[in-house]
Amino acid sequence: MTLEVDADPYEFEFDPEKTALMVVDMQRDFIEEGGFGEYLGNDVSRLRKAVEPTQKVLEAARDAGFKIIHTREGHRQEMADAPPSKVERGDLDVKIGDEGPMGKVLVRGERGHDFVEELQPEEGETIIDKPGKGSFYSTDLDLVLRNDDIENIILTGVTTEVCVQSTVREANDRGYECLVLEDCTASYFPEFDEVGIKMIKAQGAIFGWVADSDEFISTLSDV
Ligand code: TIU
Repeated sequence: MTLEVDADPYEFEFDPEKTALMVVDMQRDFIEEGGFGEYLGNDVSRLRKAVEPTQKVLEAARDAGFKIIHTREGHRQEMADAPPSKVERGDLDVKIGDEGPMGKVLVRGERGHDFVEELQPEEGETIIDKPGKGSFYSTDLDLVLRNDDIENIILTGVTTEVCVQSTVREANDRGYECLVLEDCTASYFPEFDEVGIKMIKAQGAIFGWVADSDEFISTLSDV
């Protein structure tokens, strides 16, 4: 079955059986106060706008039987996979690996590293723990997708210009067709959100397509 979403710069076609929904880094450390995003000096409330639409997409994708993948950015407890260049960057008061109100910042197993309450994975969904911005770098994401014959990825998550864009670029280089749902992404910088989305769909979908979540959900009524 081939479905078609009314997307930019033109229709995005996909077979639901060969399509995964990815939710990128919807973690407390980025979205809630007292986490990495705030230690970077950001107004974390700006990311909240993506939570509710992503919840709706997640529910619709679950009902339609999509493969669902959640990613989390973070490091091992002993920090062996955290490059010093990343840890030292920005000269923060509380750095990656230091203790904050939600446990060690951006460290696996800590409260801040986990998903926000509204977007917790369900049993059987795949969680990819990644040390970098892109979801393919130093993870088995490509293997997970290929084992399931996935060709298309629907992307949601934060932040638009950092982990979402990095993931779209990595996916595009590996031959996956990506559709980014723009109301399901967010940035600490509204102008980066806007331009980040424009960059993806420019030049005839140089990295991928863009649509809003209602357009995507409305196509699923045929599944
Ligand atoms: N997930 C993700 O985007 N990681 C970041 O560090 N983003 C920032 O915008 N800082």
